[in-house]
Amino acid sequence: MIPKRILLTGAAGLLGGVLRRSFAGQFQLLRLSDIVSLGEAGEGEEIVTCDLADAAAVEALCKGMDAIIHLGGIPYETGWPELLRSNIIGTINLYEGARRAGVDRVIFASSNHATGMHPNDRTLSGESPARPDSRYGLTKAIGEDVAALYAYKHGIRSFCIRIGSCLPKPDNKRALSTWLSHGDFVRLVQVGLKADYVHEIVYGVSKNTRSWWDNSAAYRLGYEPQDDAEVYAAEVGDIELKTDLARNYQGGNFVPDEFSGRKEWLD
Ligand code: NAI
Ligand code: 15L
Repeated sequence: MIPKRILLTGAAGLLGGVLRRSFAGQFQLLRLSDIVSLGEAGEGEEIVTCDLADAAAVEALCKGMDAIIHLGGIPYETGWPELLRSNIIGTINLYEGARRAGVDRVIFASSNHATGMHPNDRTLSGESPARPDSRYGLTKAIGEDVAALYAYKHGIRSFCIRIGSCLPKPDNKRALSTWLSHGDFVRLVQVGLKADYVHEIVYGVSKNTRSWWDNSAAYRLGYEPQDDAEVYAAEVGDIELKTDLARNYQGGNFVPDEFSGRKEWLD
């Protein structure tokens, strides 16, 4: 079934804006939701202000939707209470609302920081185990498991995208491996809206020459990335990766931040 009525959470954010612009006029209904202002609704759009931590409001938000693109949440490292509220409770509320509303599928914005403590000389796939580099990364790993519960137990197709660095263009050396162009982001979300899967975890990455990720599962489902960060290799610097941990592990600067572990355990 090709979804006609789509809910986009986190629609006021950076990536929400990319999808809002790209999806304008493409669906019977695009319901845009965020906790902050979304401006005026355009043609085919509906705007609903909603806090993801409010279960009743989220249940109402999901009603009548065929598919949900769940981008809403905190996209950086911060304290447990905020992350628990927006990312963990928010994602549970979203899936529970989807179940009650009979939604066919959810595309969940996970993050490469769910696996950021893996070294960057290792090629990971969606089947690689979580190794979060932060409280934030852990919320994404938990989100992937919430997605599995609702896929296998309740029949909601779940497409988890471990997004790399979704930027107009790569702006540092790490991003030569992790970059996801805006165009490829839209293409990957479109795969999530159409493809046949149950619970799939893929990486949100362009066809970068230096990618750390084997994304063959996404390719099998129809993803055809168009961009390669290598085109920008001569322009980017390495100034922001200041420690060995940041340089050698996939999560970059998230890895040394608050690090109090044993380096010899990080094989
Ligand atoms: P963003 O911060 O620009 O957008 C997130 C939106 O979620 C914001 O508009 C915010 O108001 C909303 N939000 C936060 N808490 C909320 C709550 N309790 N209820 C309702 N809305 C709430 O972030 P961005 O960059 O657009 O990221 C979107 C998603 O993709 C996030 O889940 C992020 O973790 C994930 N991601 C993004 C990456 C990137 O390169 N931009 C990389 C990896 C993952
Ligand atoms: C993320 O998960 C963040 O939301 C984004 O701001 C970047 O830090 C990105 O990962 C990245 O790893 O570059």
